[in-house]
Amino acid sequence: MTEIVVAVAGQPNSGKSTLFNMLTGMRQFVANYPGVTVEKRVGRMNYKGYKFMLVDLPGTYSMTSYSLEERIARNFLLKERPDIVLDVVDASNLERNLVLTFQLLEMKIPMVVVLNMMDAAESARIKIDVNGLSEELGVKVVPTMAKRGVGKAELCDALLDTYQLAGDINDFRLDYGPQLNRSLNVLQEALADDERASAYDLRWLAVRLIAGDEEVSKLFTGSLA
Ligand SMILES: Nc1nc2c(ncn2[C@@H]2O[C@H](COP(=O)(O)OP(=O)(O)O)[C@@H](O)[C@H]2O)c(=O)[nH]1
Ligand SMILES: [Mg+2]
Repeated sequence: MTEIVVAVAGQPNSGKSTLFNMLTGMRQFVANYPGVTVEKRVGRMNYKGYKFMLVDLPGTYSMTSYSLEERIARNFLLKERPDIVLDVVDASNLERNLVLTFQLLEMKIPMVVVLNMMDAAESARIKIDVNGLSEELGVKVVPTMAKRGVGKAELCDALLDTYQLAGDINDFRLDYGPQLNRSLNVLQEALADDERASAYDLRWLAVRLIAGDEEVSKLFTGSLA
């Protein structure tokens, strides 16, 4: 049976490794990403007869290409196309963490959001409308307290459901305002006829090109078709 590949992404200190341990326990090994010494932690999990392979991506504040960790995490998502990206969010720091969440959503990989550190959020009297957030983002959102092992079954069910509905990619669209939206649309149309763009989500490419992303710009050495 094929393994369901889950890439675990999140900002540093969101509890990514704790959650990874909660899911995979002792079934872990360490490798390296090709060509670099950054550690790649891989773990396995079985759930309801399905086999999962989890990859703990380097912690990053965003999904641009400015740091080595960001390039590694992003390249893994773009090149390996995991079945699911699991975005671990620190619920007590929701606003800051959502920057990465939005960038991951724009990559159009099936996704599950984990609201970890719900205990810390509760202590800080932060109330989160979990269902509302899930509707806004168009993906499943699961509250957890990884340190205490709380939320594991709910998370596994969300992963399985998301895998089974993989054709149903989130229709989330960040509104960049009328002016940028117009530019994005123009660029997207130009990219639609360009062979070099075919492996990517066009809106994602357009956003990254307008942001001046060097790695993405390298894909287009000449002018657009
Ligand atoms: N209060 C609380 N602390 C947590 C939770 N999950 C992880 N932590 C703690 O948060 C810190 C960072 O966790 P870690 O897994 O290393 O984060 P990473 O940098 O995202 O891999 C550690 O001290 C964890 O024990 C949680 O649900 N609640
Ligand atoms: Mg970690």
